[in-house]
Amino acid sequence: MKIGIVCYPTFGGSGVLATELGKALADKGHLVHFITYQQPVRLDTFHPNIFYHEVAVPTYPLFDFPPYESALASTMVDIILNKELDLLHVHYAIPHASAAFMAQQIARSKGIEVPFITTLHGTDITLVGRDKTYEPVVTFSMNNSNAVTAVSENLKEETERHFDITQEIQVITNFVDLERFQYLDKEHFKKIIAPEGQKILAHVSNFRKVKRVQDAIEAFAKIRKEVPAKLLMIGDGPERVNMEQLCRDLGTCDDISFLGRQDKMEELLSIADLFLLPSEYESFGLAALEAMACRVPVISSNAGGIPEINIDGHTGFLSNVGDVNALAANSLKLLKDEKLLNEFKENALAHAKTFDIKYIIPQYEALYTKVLEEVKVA
Ligand code: GMT
Repeated sequence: MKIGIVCYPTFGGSGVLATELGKALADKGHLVHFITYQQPVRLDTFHPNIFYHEVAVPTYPLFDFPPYESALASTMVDIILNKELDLLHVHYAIPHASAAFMAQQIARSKGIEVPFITTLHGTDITLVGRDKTYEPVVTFSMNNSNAVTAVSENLKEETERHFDITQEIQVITNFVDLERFQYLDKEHFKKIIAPEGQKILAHVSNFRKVKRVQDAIEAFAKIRKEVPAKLLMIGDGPERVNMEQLCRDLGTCDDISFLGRQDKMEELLSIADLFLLPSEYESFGLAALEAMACRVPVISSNAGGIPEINIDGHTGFLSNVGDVNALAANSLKLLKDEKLLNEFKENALAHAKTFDIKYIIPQYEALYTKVLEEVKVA
C-alpha cells in the first residue's frame, strides 16, 4: 500500500508512535510518505520505502497566524495526486483530521477517492480538543473520518463521554519495538551516574504541566532521605526552569541530572531501577512502556490509561494524582527490597512484551484493508 502519515514531528508521544509505525510498515514493504512541517525526530535513517515531504508555510505580512492547516491540506493533495496514495493516516486530531477531510474533498473533486484514518492520542481529546475553540471541528472531522482509532480503552471512553461521536472508535494500543527497547548492559555508564552504587530513578517527559514533574522531584526528595539515590530528568519543555528551581529550593540538585532531550533512550533507561510517571493525565504513557521494555518498573499515578500499562503491585505501583507521599512510599517498597525489585523488573518486561510492535502492526494493516474495501464498495 501507499500510505501517507501525518503527525507532529517533535518529541511528543504521538509523533514518536506515528514514526515508528511508518518505519515498521516500510519494513513490511509498504511505501510510506511522511507529511509534516519538519523531519520527524525518530526518522533518523535512510529507508528505500520511506519518503518525507515537508509542509512549507509561507509567511505574508497579512498573516499574523500563518495558515498551517491550509498548507498541510494542499501538501496532502499534492502527495495524493502525484504519489498515488491509497490512504492517509493522521495522528493527533488537531488540525490533522480536518486538514485530511479538506484534502479528501479536493481529491474527490478531481475524481480520486482517498480514505483517511484518524488516530486519537490524548490531549487532542482530553485537553485541547474539548475546548470550545476546537470542539466543533474535532467532532466533525472524527465523524467524517473513514475510521477512528484510540490508543487505549480509556481514551476511547473519554472521547465517547465528551464528544457527540457517531463514528465507531477502534482501540489499537500503542506499541514498543522490543528489538530497540531492551535492557542493555551499561554498567560503565551507571558507575558514572551512581559511583557509590546508588539507586537510579528516571523521569521522561516534555515537561508540560500535565506531567506534574514537580511530584517526581518532591517524591525523590523524600526517597533520598531513606535510600541513596540519583534521579535522571530526561526531556525538555516549559516547566523545566521551574523544576530546576524546585531542586535548588529542596537542596537536591547534587543528586538530580537534567539531561534534556536524548536520542539513545534505551541506554539511559537500561541503567534505571525505577521510572516515575506522576502525570495528571496520560491516554497511554508510551514513555512508561518503553521503560518497562528495558526492565524498569513504573511508579505512577493512576490517571487515564496508565492502569492499562502499569499493573498495580505487579509491574509497579499506582497512586492518586498528586499523592507525593504515596509515590515516595511506593518507590521505597521496591528500592529497599532487592528481591522484590528484581521480581518487578521481570514482570515489567513480561508485560511490555504484550505490546510488542509485531502484534500491533497487523491490526493497522487489517484496518487499512477494511477501509479500502469499504471505499471500493461505496
Ligand atoms: O503528553 C505527551 O507526552 C505528548 C502527547 C502527544 O500527543 O504527543 O502524548 C500523548 O500521546 C502519546 C502517544 O499515544 C501517549 O502515550 C501519551 O499518554 C499522550 N499524552 C497524554 O495523554 C497527556
